[in-house]
Amino acid sequence: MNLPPTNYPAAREQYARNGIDTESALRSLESVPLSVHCWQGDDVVGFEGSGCSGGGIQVTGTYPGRARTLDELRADMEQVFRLLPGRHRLNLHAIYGDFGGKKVERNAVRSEHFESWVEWAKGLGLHGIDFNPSFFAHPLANAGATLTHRDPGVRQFWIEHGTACRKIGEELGRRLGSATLTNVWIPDGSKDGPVDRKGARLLLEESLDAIFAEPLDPLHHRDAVESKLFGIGSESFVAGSHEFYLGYAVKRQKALCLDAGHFHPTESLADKISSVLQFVPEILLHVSRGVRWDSDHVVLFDDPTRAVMEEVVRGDYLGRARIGLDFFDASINRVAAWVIGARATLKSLLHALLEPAGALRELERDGDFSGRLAFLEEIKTLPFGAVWDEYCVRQGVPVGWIAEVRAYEKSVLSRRGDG
Ligand code: RNT
Ligand code: ZN
Repeated sequence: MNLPPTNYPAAREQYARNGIDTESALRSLESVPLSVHCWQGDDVVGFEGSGCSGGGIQVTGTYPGRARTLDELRADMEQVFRLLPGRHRLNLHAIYGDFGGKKVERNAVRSEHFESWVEWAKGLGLHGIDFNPSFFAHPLANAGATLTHRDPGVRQFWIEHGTACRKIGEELGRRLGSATLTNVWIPDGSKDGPVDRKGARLLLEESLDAIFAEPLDPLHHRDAVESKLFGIGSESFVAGSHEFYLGYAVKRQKALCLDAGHFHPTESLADKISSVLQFVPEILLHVSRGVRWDSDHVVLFDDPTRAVMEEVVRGDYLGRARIGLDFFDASINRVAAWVIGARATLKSLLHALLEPAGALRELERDGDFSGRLAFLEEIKTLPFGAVWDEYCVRQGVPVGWIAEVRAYEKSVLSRRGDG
């Protein structure tokens, strides 16, 4: 598995004969950071001491080795970053603060709780940190409502959480010299159809406006909002639907988060990109893989993921599309899950960067759709693997990496016991 690649020069030539410059594709790939989610390592539990996830997030699997502490999670992520070619970002949720064993209410989270993450990210030379308020796994979220709760006191609590998280995001962005994207996702909805959908959505807009009231310097901080189709327990109604957030993001010029699992299974996420970027300043992609539903399976180098990256590249959107990972699998080695999904995302992006865009566009412009289809099929079997392997070698990461994760499992993960 771990053989050094020797066939890159031939691959480069073959691509060149098809009008594709592999060197320029590799340069572009190197400049794109992934926002690597911290929550694959501990099943979205966090460090508040409650020990439970939930509230619209479902993790399945009981594979041993879950990270139970900050140090364990960081050690696991360091192992992940060692196996990813390129320079990447950390994506944190508010529940992952360094609370020092103390109970810190969600509306009292402050940037000091994330100071040790800043130091850690700097030490690793990460590209930056992204952030998320956590509107789930909390007693005040149990009714299935947070920002849309009918009780103004509960609503206010969550508004304060959102506001506090934006300030944290801004500070993270300032400290790392790279704008933090803070993404708002709420689970609010209901199992059966409500009578007053309108009321919930009016409240959601009002709450979001309150959270976003203070303008923050875009150099340090940007806001994103994430829609969802349904969740477990919110099958009939989700306040923050796609239409709601698309409208909101256009109105307030926020970044729109598109999660691959948050649409009807036959909808194409890829097709949405050029539409929404016509009207919102930025998008955040939550790269994920839904199997039959929003199951957050590990991302693969598959057709839907490649199609998303193709759209990002074809539309020249790399400057306006942030690529975040959002999957969590507890049925396999969690570090392996992270690495598989992150590398599959990078491979999909590289594959898109290796497309002979000019020639394809020309065929399309000439109305030669037979030629376009034929060419698209032909380029699928170009020696892509040799280019990917070359990228890994140049970036100093192993081509075949599972042995390293197995060794880590043996020496670290398997000693953790259950829990
Ligand atoms: C949930 C959303 C959300 C979360 C993370 C933990 O359906 O996809 O993005 O997965 O924020
Ligand atoms: Zn998501």
